[in-house]
Amino acid sequence: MERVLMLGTDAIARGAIEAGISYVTSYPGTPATQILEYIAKNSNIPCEWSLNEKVAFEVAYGVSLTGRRVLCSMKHVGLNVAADPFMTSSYLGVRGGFVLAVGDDPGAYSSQNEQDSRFYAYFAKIPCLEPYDGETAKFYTKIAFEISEELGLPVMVRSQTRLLHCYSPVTLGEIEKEKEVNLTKDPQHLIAIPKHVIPLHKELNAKQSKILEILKRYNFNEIIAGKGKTGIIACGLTFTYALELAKDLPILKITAYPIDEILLKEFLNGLEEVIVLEEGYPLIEKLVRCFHSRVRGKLSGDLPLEGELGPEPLLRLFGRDTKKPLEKVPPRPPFLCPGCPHREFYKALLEAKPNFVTGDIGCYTLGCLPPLSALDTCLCMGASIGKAIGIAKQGVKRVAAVIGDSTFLHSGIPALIDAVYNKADILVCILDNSVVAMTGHQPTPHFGLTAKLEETKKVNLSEICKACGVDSVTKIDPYKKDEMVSALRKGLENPGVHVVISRRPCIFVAKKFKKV
Ligand SMILES: Cc1ncc(C[n+]2csc(CCOP(=O)(O)OP(=O)(O)O)c2C)c(N)n1
Repeated sequence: MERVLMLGTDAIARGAIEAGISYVTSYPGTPATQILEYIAKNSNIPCEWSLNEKVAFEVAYGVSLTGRRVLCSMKHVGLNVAADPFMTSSYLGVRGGFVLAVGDDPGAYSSQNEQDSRFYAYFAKIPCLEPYDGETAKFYTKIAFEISEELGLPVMVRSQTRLLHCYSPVTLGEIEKEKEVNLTKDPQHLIAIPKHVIPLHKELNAKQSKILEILKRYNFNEIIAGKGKTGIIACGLTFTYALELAKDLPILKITAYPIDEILLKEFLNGLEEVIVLEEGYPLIEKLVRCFHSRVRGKLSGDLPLEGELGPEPLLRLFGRDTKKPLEKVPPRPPFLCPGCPHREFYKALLEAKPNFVTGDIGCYTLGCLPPLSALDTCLCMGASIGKAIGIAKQGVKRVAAVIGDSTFLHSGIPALIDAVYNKADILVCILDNSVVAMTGHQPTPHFGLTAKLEETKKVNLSEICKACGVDSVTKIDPYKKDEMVSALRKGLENPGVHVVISRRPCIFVAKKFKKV
């Protein structure tokens, strides 16, 4: 068996390839973006950049209904967008193995929050596997397909930036054969109407003991004997930290959820003190506190409740405070590139003098930084237009919403229709640079290339806006500053919903795609 160095994202992708998947769906988002990109580049498996995470989940669910295996990947906040189909998919169940690979981002290196996806798995009552290195990332992903088929449930593979963006050795295995298509009707199980929901929920609840039984079979969670009366409970990635910091102490390794309380009690028996290590929220620590009175972790104040578990709090917790301060890598926060078309747009917007500018998520969010300081708010993807409607409806004049092209297609369109339908007076600026620049220049649906870089039809942003019923749509190159300022002024001054599309490709597009 060949052993190679792989990124965590690539290890997850490889696990899915080895499991014989037939399709991959995703919407880009750090730290999970490269999972689909690896499969697109290194296999013949069809892949799609879906319009958003909800669509990605639904397409994947459709694939699973045909009895074939499917991988759906996204970043943690993407699961908020996909939460509606996700929560009911566990009731209906799946057919072909369905693995949902979610990349969490403790430390919010590239995200709008630090939410912990393990709660989503618990919420939907499905199993969640949490690898701790590249080897387990690959192996767990592959096994997750088996578990998914055995239970008839989607299985989540939760990992974090630190694992996904680090290299570690991975053993390559055989690639399984793709399954045959087998699509059959079964209304009681496939149609979530009130009449079916209670029996479906009953079935889901009955699967819970089987989940524990199956997870036990693979030893995802196990006690590693050690010396002393202090024990460590280490979840996922933190298992490697525990081995490095205190390998002589007894360790309970947790890499799958839900956890078996019998195993937990067995571990706690006879221990005077327990240390709980977990990236994210104190999910396991809360449970451990029900069974033991001396628990150290995030809730005791020994470890921070926010951010990633870095060396400093961990060394302090294990009494290894170094006198010498740890060498720090200089922070390199993102900024708008020199020559970025978004810069020119913002200069024009500032000249047009809006009263309030609602922002969205993408490279253009960086327009909030000095010297431009051109944005007043940023909440989540697709929120700019809704926020602008709310503000304008309270009588505030000259309100502008700024949204990227990918973000507009992801979740901006319903809010634009809302603005028209509810007679808002706002200016909507769509910053069209042809790609999802922030996450690595993935093509958007109006660029004309698929995730596999095959030619495809282009959707037309202006026509979409017109079809939504807006009062005017103007498309301008942001390098033509006077024209841009005048269009923005008109949009701010006139009643109704006005759209200005600032159109100039990202400076990296020509280099990456050899087409503009
Ligand atoms: C729900 C959700 N999904 C994915 C992301 C990751 N993400 C951040 S910005 C962005 C899109 C940016 O593309 P676009 O709107 O075209 O703006 P650009 O970066 O090209 O300026 C994505 C996908 C996110 N923050 N939230």
